[in-house]
Amino acid sequence: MTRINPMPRVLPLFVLGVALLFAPACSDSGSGTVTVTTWGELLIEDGLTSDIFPKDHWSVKYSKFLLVYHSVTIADANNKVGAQLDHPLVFDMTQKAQGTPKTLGTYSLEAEAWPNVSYQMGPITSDATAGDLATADDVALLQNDQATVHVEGTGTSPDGVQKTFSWSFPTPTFFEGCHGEQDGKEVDGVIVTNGGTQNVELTVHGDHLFYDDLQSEEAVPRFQALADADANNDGVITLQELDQVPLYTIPIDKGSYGTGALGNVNTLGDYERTLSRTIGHYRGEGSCNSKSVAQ
Ligand SMILES: [Ca+2]
Repeated sequence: MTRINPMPRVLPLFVLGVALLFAPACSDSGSGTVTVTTWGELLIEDGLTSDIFPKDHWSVKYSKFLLVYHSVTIADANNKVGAQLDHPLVFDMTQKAQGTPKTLGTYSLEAEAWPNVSYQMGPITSDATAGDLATADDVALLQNDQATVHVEGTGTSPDGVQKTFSWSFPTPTFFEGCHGEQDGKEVDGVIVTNGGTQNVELTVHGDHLFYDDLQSEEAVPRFQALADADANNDGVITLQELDQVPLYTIPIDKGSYGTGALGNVNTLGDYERTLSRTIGHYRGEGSCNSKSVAQ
């Protein structure tokens, strides 16, 4: 799983950068096309079946999975920007694109290596608009909650007990140094070939919101501890209820809920807020380094 890197807060200098939609495609090497898309995989579109939760066999169906992308940037080895998203776009990752990827932008880039791909989830700002298949209501919901990520859904136990959740996570995250597979090889960023077309997918991993450890390779999705946090037993798990559950009170048979080297993660509420910052990936199983963003 992706680790949140507990780096000191960094100034988002890239936000101040010049937003170039298209680089001049005038080099001798020609140019190619890069389409930047996003996908939450079938886990978010169709739901997380009980086999995704190997220990407690809950299942989860998302009804909403909103997020806002910001400053998606493709740069070369000298950090020359070839393409950059010119304003924030909101997506609902539960919306099925029916074979057509949800697209952030299509760019013409010089045929060369573009190893520095980065993007930011959040913050929501007044200039954000609805991306493919999202609605003005989705944008308004994030703006109203000042949320970077907002998820709604229902967990179902093996016995048919159901718990719903509706959580807004405010903290933006900067993902940089993205690398993933291209034509069977591990590539930093993206390699553009003359006349070629590359799909750069910002992949969202919906199972990561339920991982039972922040840094262990053995982490698996679980739901029972979250369900148990529904203190007033009204069937709705609120973030405020999660805030009332210290991690040390969770029985080991319901998950280790280890925090590794991370400080300030003391309750299930802290835990979910941290996990919400690990969902950003790259070209499927590829990954990026994540950092905090100065606000
Ligand atoms: Ca409740």
